[in-house]
Amino acid sequence: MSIKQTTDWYKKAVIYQIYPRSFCDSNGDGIGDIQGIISKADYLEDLGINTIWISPFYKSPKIDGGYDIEDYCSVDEEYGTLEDFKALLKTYHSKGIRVITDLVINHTSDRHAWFKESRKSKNNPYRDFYIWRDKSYVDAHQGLGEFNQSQWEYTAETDSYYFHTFSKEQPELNWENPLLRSKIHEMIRFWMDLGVDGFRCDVIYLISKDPENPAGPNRPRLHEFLHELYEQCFSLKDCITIAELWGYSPEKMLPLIAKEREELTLAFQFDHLSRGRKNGRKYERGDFCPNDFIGDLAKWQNEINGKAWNTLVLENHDQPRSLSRFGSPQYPKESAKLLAAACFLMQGTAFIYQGQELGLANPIINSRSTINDIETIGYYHRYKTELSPDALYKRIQFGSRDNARVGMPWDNSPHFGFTSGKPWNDLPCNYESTNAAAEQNDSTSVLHFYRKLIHIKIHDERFSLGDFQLLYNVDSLFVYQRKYQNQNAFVIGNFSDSAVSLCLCDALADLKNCSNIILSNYADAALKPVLHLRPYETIVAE
Ligand code: ISL
Ligand code: CA
Repeated sequence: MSIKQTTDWYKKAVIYQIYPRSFCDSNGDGIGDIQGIISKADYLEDLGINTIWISPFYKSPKIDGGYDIEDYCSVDEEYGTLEDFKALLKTYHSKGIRVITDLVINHTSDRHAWFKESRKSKNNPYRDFYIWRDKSYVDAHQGLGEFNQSQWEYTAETDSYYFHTFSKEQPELNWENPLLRSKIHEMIRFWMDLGVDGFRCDVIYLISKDPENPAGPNRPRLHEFLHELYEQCFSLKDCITIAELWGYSPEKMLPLIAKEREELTLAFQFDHLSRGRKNGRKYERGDFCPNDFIGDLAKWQNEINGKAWNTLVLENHDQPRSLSRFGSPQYPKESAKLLAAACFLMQGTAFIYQGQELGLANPIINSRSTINDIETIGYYHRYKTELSPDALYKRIQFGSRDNARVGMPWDNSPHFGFTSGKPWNDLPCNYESTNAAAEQNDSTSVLHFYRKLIHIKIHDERFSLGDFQLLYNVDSLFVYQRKYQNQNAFVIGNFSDSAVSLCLCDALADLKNCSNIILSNYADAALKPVLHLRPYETIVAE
């Protein structure tokens, strides 16, 4: 008998995402590593988070930053050893911090032993671990993948083509094959047995494909495969799963995360992160309306709350810094704090990406040598003849995944303390006043604000379990309410760089009774019948 998930600990989890290559280098080779993560446990404990999620650290050629896995059960030697990882678990667990790892099971690296076998011959025992077609099929089903490459790659050994959505070095696994599925289950149990508390499931919706059309949108066996994963793995201990999904409405997502279905625990939604882009295109800046952004978040609150559990995200390793997307260069501290309060005080599990708690802006990306990421390289090649260099780099600066992957700034020493050597991606950045040491010594810093915010998120049940209601969302002003066991709290914000007044009447009348400010981003914030909100001012009141 399996032990089903017993507690809802994820409802009070604040999860800090670590991109291991860029977090902290312990041995001066310019590459972040597991000992580096161990060395920052006190910092994360002081921040107040209670869970970390570590992006892939498994053996990998790192064509896609480690999301191309060569060996599922080993640690890449650039990052350390399995013993180091066990020590990491011990260190974090001893502080009461849970550890979540990344599960990349839609594809492997083309260097994975399974793929090396699979490509050899049509009757190899591993042939059906991947998705193979002949030329006539491929000619009739051409398409471009995520990184602007063809989705079918030729191999001469058997004169046939394999399927991939991401780079050609990331062949996709054939989940129709029960033997492949049982190997994946075994691998997941290996990490659970070591003590891992949960998994972030990379592009998990892609694992089921229509055998007639693997590149198509149909996912006929997705629920079946996820329930099987739950039965065979996730239910064996009190662990959680977070799905990375794209293009899912709340209605479509609910069956994946509704508890009674025993599939996944949580899923990311990124609708609000598409705002401020031209026609939704990731590399092109467009107009940004704060009330659309708040409206997207509120829509998910209304659709999911009470039925399943939301996630709250402003950044990750695939996204530029939220300050550079939605904040203000004139008011960097105020706007970084407003973004944090607006998003994380809603109902849901909060995810903070390394450096976000410092209010980091993007590094400078303005030449070919400042691009490392495979998606950005694909974009560069696609548009380099069509656009002038200025126009091209403007887009890349705006959208590139490299923005989030520069070394974490720890102090004011060379390379901001990320490494004593030469950083693997040596991009120019202005982190003189936005680094952990500088912010530690400044009580008005974004870091100090995040500490207070994380504390109330975890310890004040209005902000974890409370009901959500959007009371006002007009132009740049928003007000929402959280209510738990008849105790109210209100989150108020002016998401713009000009001062505005807000009259506490009609729907906002309850706010008049507020007498206490729980959190604010201006030292002299005050509650009055007509609130005068300064640029990016946010007030959390009760
Ligand atoms: O960044 C993206 C969306 O804005 C996409 O290009 C991204 O590739 C997609 O979201 C899937 O992401 C995940 O799987 C990829 C990997 O490159 C990403 O880093 C990962 O988060 C393939 O494993
Ligand atoms: Ca290192």
